[in-house]
Amino acid sequence: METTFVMIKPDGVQRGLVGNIISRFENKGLKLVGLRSFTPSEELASKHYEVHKDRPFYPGLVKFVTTSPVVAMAWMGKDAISVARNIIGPTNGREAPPGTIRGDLGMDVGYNLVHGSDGPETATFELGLWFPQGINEWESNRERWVYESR
Ligand code: DAT
Ligand code: MG
Repeated sequence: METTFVMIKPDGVQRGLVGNIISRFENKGLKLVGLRSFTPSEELASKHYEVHKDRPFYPGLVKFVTTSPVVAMAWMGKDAISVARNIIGPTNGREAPPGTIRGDLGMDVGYNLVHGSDGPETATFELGLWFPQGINEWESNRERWVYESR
């Protein structure tokens, strides 16, 4: 089982899409093991997007995620990192295919509603950053109908 970090960005919260977005991960069969809603500090946002610090969009990106509440989540499941990235879709909403969050709900590169960890190292780093108190693992009775166990 893998755990990934997913964040609904300020545009998703302001547009009232929190329920729509969360339900996509939940309906897929991923397990919610962490959930926090708050307005991130500049320090937190800067660390989160540190890999992009030399990109021209970095200052605007940090400002964007610190202006309004976000919903930070941890989702667990088999291959949760790639499963979540596929649910989210490509960065630019205008190019993202229908069926993905960005393809269904977004029209922009920067205002693209959701963040998802892009690999195991990133997931570990981001989960530690956003959930310093750790995640809340629990036993899901649904899972025996989600995964065939042999
Ligand atoms: P993703 O969120 O799909 O993993 P990324 O890691 O390349 O995309 O970039 C992180 C975020 O930075 C992205 O969600 C939105 C913003 N961003 C990326 N490229 C951008 C661009 N060309 N102009 C404005 N914002 C951009
Ligand atoms: Mg990324």
